[in-house]
Amino acid sequence: MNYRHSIINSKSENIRDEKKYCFLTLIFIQGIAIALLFINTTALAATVNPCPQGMVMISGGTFKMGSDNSSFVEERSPGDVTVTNFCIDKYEVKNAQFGEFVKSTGYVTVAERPLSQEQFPDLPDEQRLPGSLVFEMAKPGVKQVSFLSWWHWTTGANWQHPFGPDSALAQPAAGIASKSNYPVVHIAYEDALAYAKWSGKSLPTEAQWEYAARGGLDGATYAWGNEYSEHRANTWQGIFPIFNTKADGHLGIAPVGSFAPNGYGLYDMTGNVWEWTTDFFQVGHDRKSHQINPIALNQSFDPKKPDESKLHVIKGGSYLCAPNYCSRFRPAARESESPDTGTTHIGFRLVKNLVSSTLPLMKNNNGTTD
Ligand SMILES: [Ca+2]
Repeated sequence: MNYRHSIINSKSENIRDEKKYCFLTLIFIQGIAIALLFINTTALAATVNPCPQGMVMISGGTFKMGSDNSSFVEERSPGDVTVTNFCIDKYEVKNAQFGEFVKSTGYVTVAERPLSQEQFPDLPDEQRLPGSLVFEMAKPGVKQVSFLSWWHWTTGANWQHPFGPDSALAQPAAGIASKSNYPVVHIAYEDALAYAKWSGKSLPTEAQWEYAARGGLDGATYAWGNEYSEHRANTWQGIFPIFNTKADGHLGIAPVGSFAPNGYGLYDMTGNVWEWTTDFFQVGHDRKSHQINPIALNQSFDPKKPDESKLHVIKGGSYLCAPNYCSRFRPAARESESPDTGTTHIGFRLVKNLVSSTLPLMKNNNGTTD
């Protein structure tokens, strides 16, 4: 080997060593980068979705609440309303979940308690037995039915026996366990509050509920757009309450998540069962105009029920809502409900507030807050 060859070999070895060093350095840097990326991704995931399992993160925003295109005066829009970030249940609360609550706490729902003598002094004892309101379709061949005659006080009807213990349509014929994936019903307002407290969550405000139900389609008539569809939700097809064509595949309550979710990934915000909100019912939304996280905490007033002052807003409509009758399966739609009334079509879902410190309370007319 001559000198020149030796130099070349030496340089080649140096170049190989340098390349090897560079390659190892590159691998090391890449390893660090991947580790940092993983840490950042994990942190980002925690930041992006701070919601408990089964809940969806709703990024806050400003939207037009209510509707000016509706024939229902109580839906009239207050204009823009703002909600801040919150989590909301992906599904209506299910029998299985409510069963866990009852098993853990021994809670007895309003429908499972006898009616008190204080509240109902004129009722005979046999009518004080626990029960609830059950829907019954008109008998075959009936052409007309009187208003609200489809509701029947049914002794023994409650969340575990939605249609009463002796009904041929009784859902728990095979045991309530077989309906574990169905939304819990016959839930009074205080029942929903008790479950919420146990689970560390809250009932939604009407503004939160409606914002979530719209799924990002601000101003749309339905949760999926502006055209009604028989196949987008569990509603009533046909002439309520005389016949139901079952075009949506369900005569009664459907398992949660039986239809496509809305734009926020939430199921059954349209139909299936009505859902409780915290707000007291008033005709219209005037005092929510341009508010952030408004909550109507005044006494309620509904001219259809002038003797009641504790009516809460329920949202979303149910499997009993038909275009010919109430059409209240729209996000803007609302109905008042007595807090002690659970029926075969009222359930609930919960929220978890992420910025509770920014929740202003709406003032009463006298300037105080409830
Ligand atoms: Ca619903």
